[in-house]
Amino acid sequence: MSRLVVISNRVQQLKQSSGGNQGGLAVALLSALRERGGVWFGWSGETVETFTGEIHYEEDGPTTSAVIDLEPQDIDEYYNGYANRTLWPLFHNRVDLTEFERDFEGGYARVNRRFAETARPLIKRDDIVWVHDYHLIPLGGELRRLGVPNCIGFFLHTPWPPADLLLSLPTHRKLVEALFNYDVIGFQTEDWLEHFRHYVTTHLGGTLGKDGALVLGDRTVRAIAAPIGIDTAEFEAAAASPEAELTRDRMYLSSPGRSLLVGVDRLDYSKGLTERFAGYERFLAHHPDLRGLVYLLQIAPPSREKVDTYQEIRSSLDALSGRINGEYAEIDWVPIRYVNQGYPRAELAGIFRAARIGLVTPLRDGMNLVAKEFVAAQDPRDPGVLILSQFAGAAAQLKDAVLVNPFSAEEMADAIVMALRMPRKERIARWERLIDNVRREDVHWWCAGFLDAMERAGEGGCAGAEPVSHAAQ
Ligand code: GDG
Repeated sequence: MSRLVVISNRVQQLKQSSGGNQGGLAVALLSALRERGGVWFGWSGETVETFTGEIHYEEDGPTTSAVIDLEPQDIDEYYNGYANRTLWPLFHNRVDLTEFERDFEGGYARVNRRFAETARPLIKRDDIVWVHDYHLIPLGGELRRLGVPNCIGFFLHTPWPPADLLLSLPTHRKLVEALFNYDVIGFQTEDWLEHFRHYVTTHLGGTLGKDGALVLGDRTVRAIAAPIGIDTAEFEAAAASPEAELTRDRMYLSSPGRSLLVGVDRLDYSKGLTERFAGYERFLAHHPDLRGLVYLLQIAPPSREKVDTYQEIRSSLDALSGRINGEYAEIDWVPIRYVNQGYPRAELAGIFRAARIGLVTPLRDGMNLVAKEFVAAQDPRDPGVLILSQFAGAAAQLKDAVLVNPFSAEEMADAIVMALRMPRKERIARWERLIDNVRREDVHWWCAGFLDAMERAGEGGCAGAEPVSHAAQ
């Protein structure tokens, strides 16, 4: 079995690996790294005045984490710039928020080069290299440039946009050509994969090869849909833990007899929080009889605070939640509890278990793990109802959720009423089908499936070291 080198923007600390606050992705990658041995490489999250390329190592048995510090200009142009002001909004259908700056692109290219140059000596001949997410699309090409002939895979955690939107990026060709330096490219859903295929065959002159492979010039990549899951067993156990029970009881006691509607999202415009609040407001306005019987808890830890659009979404949500509470609150009831901080995973699981409704209504989302965590946390004898956006990648698997169009306040309000009135028998029947999927297609299944696709690509011979360059096309 080949050793594994994982490369992502940020790296999970190895020493927290025996539990605590880790997300499913970290758990799965760390367990694959432990099984195969290997390195997880990325940015430390720290800055230095001038980039040195010095690697800070942490070891835990067969697994090493290797991180580098970046310069302030790198962070401005690469992380806060091209990654989060250009690609993130574009990939989430928000061309209106997308900033096209050449400096950002230069910084993005520079940091990808720096990643490649520093990671290169850590890669041994037979290693499998697995690159993650939109921050690092050009990394495969940079590694090829440095002579890395290994099998290199890439997984995109976000959606891939439709061709019409991608064409608005001035350097769309260069970005997509860079992906042809990988051997396997994974998307969360068939839809995102189809967008990619369509662009490649319609706008790039690529063709469909055998077994769904895509061919561009002398390069062939296997493009697959590989929906990510959660560590379901771990989350189910967290939901049954004493901390979760305590939190669940705290929720019941804080509002006896009222049904909890819960949302948990990073504070990000893609998560549809403004639209969610508007849908809930519509429900309050049209159903005065149900008003005092429910409350909404929205947990939204801030993220990417250096990016203006994130500051704007934060202030508009502050204003909206304040206005709704001002309009509808009673002396003994507040319709929205809006909290800008994170909670330990076991507490989150307890909150999910206490909830009658999980509101997961992003406007666009690669997958959305909260939807799966909500399902995993439910009490099988009295499960809550998942209201899920049709535009979350998770909707392709979680078909027994109540699926809604998050842009429609009316649909959202109707879905809340339907979920509140749903008989227990139907809640159980839906939940059993949901949990069946969440258990079967968990994060270990995802990780094994992607690595299997990489091993198979390796058997057929990987791409080799010659980079695909924009100029060469
Ligand atoms: C990207 C893609 C894709 C949130 N608040 C707290 C907390 N969280 C945890 C959740 C969940 C994770 O953060 C968020 O995952 P999502 O999938 O919902 O969203 P993104 O951060 O946007 O992730 C997404 C994902 O990558 C994986 O491929 O699904 O589409 O955008 O696990 O529970 N965790 C804790 N406290 C909080 O307050 N402990």
